[in-house]
Amino acid sequence: MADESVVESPVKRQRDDDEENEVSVSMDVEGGKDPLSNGLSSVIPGWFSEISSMWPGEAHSLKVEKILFQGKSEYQNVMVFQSSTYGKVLVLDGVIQLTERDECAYQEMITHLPLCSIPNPKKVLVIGGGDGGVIREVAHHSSVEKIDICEIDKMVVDVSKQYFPDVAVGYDDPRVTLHIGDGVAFLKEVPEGTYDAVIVDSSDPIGPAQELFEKPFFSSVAKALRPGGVVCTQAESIWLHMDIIEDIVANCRQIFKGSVNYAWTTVPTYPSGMIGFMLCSTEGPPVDFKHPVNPIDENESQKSVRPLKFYNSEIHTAAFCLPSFAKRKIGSKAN
Ligand code: SPD
Repeated sequence: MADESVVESPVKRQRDDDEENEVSVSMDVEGGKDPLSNGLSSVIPGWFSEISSMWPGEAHSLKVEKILFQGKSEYQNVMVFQSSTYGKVLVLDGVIQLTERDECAYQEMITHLPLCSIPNPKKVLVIGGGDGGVIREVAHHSSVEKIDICEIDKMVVDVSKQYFPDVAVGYDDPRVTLHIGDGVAFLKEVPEGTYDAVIVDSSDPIGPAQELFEKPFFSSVAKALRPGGVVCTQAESIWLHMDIIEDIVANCRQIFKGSVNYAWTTVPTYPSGMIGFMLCSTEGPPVDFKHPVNPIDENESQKSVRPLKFYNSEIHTAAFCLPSFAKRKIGSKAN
């Protein structure tokens, strides 16, 4: 009798270069409950479909050339595949985290929106971001002296170093210290006022990242920041997650006594094609996020870092313009 917890997929798996044969991939599915937990579609063979209860009734799909890695860490399913049109793709628990082609639109914006909004950032903490893309971007800022990154899942770091060297290059910067562990616990130990900026590069609020969207976490972030310090956190899509965004804005208004703003960027391979960021500052020297005071001078920025592909000062200011429906919901609660 067939084992129903094993799903056969006709997608090709990477094999030794000289092996030409197509193989089907067997995916062990715990309890047979969720045959699409890694997104390999049994509906369109050879395609990855991003199916999740976080965006019911829709699923963006990418054609798969080769599966390069599939593993299960202590925290989540990790997969890397070669797509036909977006380069290599990193997937955690069936959700796309980055593709080689459009990662710049996310990593550059989540990093430079906060760091270009304050003069001379020196100490920066990244929570999550294990792929290394955000620390790669922080390294553009020559004023930065210390970059701490706290990522819960070592498999994400290792897999990124192996399959995404142009992203994980961030780890090569001597200012970087990697802490493998829980970001919530890490922040509790941080002395008050340590950082100029905290960047929270999390996955969606289902699974290991859930606590990173909750009020106690924002309180710990505020405590870790100096007066007038800034946080930028992944804040989901105005098309899909307005309730989550409204909660984040309400929590942040209570905790951060400086500015609270929502900004956004386009990322074609994220659900609804866009993603937002919550930018807040603590009480102290005022921060006007919409008008960057610390532009990146490409001549000054670290020579070893690749040139910016997406961010510039004009797109920085534009990122805070919201469509009317979003402005009505969150515009009045942010400032
Ligand atoms: N819906 C996916 C959101 C993923 C945000 N984090 C991406 C990590 C890239 N460094």
